[in-house]
Amino acid sequence: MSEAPALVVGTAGHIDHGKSRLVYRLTGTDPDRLPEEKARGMTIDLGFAHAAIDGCDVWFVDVPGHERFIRNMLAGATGIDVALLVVAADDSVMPQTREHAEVLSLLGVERCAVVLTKMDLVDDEWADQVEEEVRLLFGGLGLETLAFVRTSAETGRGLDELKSLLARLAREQTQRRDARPWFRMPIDRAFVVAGRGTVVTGSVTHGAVACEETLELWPGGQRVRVRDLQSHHSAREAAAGRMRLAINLAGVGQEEVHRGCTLATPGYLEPARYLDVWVARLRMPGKMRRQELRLRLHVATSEVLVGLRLLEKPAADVVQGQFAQLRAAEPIVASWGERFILRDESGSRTLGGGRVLRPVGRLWTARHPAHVEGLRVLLEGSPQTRLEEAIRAAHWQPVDEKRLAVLAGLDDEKAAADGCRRLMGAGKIRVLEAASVRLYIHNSHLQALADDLTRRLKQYMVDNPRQPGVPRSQWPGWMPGACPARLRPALAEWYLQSGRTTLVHDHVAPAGEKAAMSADDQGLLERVLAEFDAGAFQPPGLEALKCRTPRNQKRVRELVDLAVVRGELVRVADGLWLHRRRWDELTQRVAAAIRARGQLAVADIRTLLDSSRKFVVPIVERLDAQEITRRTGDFRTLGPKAPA
Ligand SMILES: Nc1nc2c(ncn2[C@@H]2O[C@H](COP(=O)(O)OP(=O)(O)OP(=O)(O)O)[C@@H](O)[C@H]2O)c(=O)[nH]1
Ligand SMILES: [Mg+2]
Repeated sequence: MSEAPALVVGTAGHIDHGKSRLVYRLTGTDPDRLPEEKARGMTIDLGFAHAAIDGCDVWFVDVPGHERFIRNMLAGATGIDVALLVVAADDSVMPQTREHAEVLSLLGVERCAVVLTKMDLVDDEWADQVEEEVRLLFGGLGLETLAFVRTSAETGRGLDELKSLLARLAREQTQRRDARPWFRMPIDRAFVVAGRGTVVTGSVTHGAVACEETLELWPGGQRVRVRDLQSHHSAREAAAGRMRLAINLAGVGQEEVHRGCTLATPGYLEPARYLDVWVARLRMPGKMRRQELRLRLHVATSEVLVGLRLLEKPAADVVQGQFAQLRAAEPIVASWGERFILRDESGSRTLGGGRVLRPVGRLWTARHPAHVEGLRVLLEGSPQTRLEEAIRAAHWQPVDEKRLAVLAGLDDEKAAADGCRRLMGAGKIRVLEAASVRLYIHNSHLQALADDLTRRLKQYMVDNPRQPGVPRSQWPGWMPGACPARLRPALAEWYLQSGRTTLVHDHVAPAGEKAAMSADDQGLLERVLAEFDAGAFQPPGLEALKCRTPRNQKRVRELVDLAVVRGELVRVADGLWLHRRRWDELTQRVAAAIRARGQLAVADIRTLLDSSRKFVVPIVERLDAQEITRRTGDFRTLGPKAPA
C-alpha cells in the first residue's frame, strides 16, 4: 500500500490568538466542535481537522490556549510532527505563548513554524517587532523556527505560503518516519457511536494496524479487537505510519476506555509504577521539604499524580539535567526515550519535563539505590549498550525481545534479538533456556553468582570434611531463589560446565581441590576398609568394627558413607556393606556357578560363598535388583547384567 505523504500538525499559542480560525481557513473544518466552545468562542478540548494539501494528507490537532485547559493541550501536543505556534500580531508574545513554547521544547518537537495571525490589524513594521520577541523566546528555550509566516484569516494573506510549507514538511516527514513497526496509539478521545459501539481516536505514534487485529489496551492490558478503522471519515482496511485514526473496538465498554489509555500491538508495553527518568528542566514548586516532590505527570495522552525523587538535592530553584525516579499513583505505560511534562500538583503551572530512561524501573531504596552508571548508559549510550543495560537491570527476571526493544529504545523484537545475539557473541550476556522460559542474563551477575557459589562450596567442604561434595541432585537447590525455578537446573548445569567445579562420584566439589581428608581420617578409613575386606562374605556390622570407639563412631559412620560414594564399599542393604573387591569376586563366582550348573537355589549360593542366610538373602536380592541374576521360582538363573 503506497501512502500519500502524511503529517500531523498541532497548533499552539495564547488564547484568542486565532488558532482555531487558522485551522478552519486551512481545512474548511471548524475544530471547535462542542456547543460550549461555539457559544463561548473559545476552544476547551482538542479539535481535529484534515486537509489534502498538494497530494499530502495533513491532519490538524487544534489545542485550547486558555491556561485552565493546558492539560488538554498536552494530550494533543504529544502526538504531533510539526507545531504551528500561533501569535496574534496585535498582541504579541503572551503567557501561554511562553508556556506552550516551553512545552514544545520539552516534548522535543523539533519542527516548529511561527504563524503571525491578524496581520490585517497591524502593519509589517509592527510585525517585525513581534517576530523579534518570538526569536528571543525561542532562543531562551533552545527552539528553532522553521519559518515565520504572516497571515490573516480575514484577507487570506499567507495561507497559501503556509500550505506549501506544510506540504513540503509532509514530504520530508516520510524520511523522518518512526521505524518502529509495532502499533502504538495513545487515545485522546473515546465515545460510543450508535450501532457501532466504542470508538477511540488518537494520533498514531508508529506502526501498522489492520481490521480484525487484536491489540492490548493499556494500562489494564486487556485484549481488544479492531472492528473497523477510519481516517478522515473514510473507512480503511489497514493503516500504517503517522496519522489521525479512529478505531472501532470490540470487546471493550466505553467506561473502560478514556483519554490516557494506549492501544498497542500485544507484548510490547508493560505497565509500571516506578520509572527512572532524566529531568531536563524543572522549576522547584517551592522549598523542597521532603525528599519527594508531589507533581502531575503528563506522558503521551495520560496524566497521573507522581512523586518525584531527584538523585541529588537541587542546589538552585531550577534543576537542569538530573536523574530522578517517578513513583506513579497508578500504573502507566511508556517507552525508552519518551518525553514527558511535569506540572504542579494542582495542575496550574508547567514546571518542567524530561525523558523516560527506564519505563519499568524498581523502587530506589537504601538497599537497592539508583544504578547511576546504568542510567548514564541509558541517557548517552548506543542502542547496543542500552540493550545490555536493560538486560543487566532485569537481573534474573526473564524479559522477552519485545519488551527489551521498548526498554532499550530499539525498533522491534527482531532488532532486540539481533542485539542479544551480538551481546552473546561478545561474551556480555548468556542465555538460559528451559521449556517455555528464556532468560538473557548478564555475565556480571553470573560471575557474581559463581564467586558466591565457589565460596559457599569451599565452606561446605570445610564443614563436611568426610563428604566428597554436594550431592548433584541437591545442586540446583543452591541456585538463587530469584532465578525462575524452571531455569535453575540449566543454571546449575552452567556452573558445572564453567570449569570451577569437578564432579566427584556424582558430587559437586570445588575444582582443583582434592577432598582434603586429614591424615587421621585417612588412617581410620584404611582400617575400616581392611576390616570389611577381611570379613569377606560375612562382613562386620558397624557396631562390630574393631576400629570403632565411642569417640569416633560418628566419623566411622561418615567414612563408611564416603567409601560407598567413592565405590570402595558396596551397600547391599541397610547395615550391610561388602568391600568392593569382595563384591566383584562374589558376582564372578555366582555367575560362573550358574553358567556351570544352569541354576542355583539360595542354599547353593550360601554354600558357594561359605556364608549364612542372614547375609545371603539380602545379597541375592541385591543381585536380582542389579539384574546380575534373575529369579525363576526358587532358583536363580543368569541375568542380563551378569559379568562375563
Ligand atoms: N481580524 C482578525 N481576526 C481574527 C483573525 N484570526 C482570528 N481572529 C479572531 O480572533 C478571535 C479568536 O480566534 P480563535 O481562532 O477562536 O482563537 P483561538 O486561538 O483558537 O482561541 P482559543 O482556542 O480559545 O485559545 C475570533 O473572534 C476570530 O474571529 C485574523 O486573522 N484577523
Ligand atoms: Mg481555539
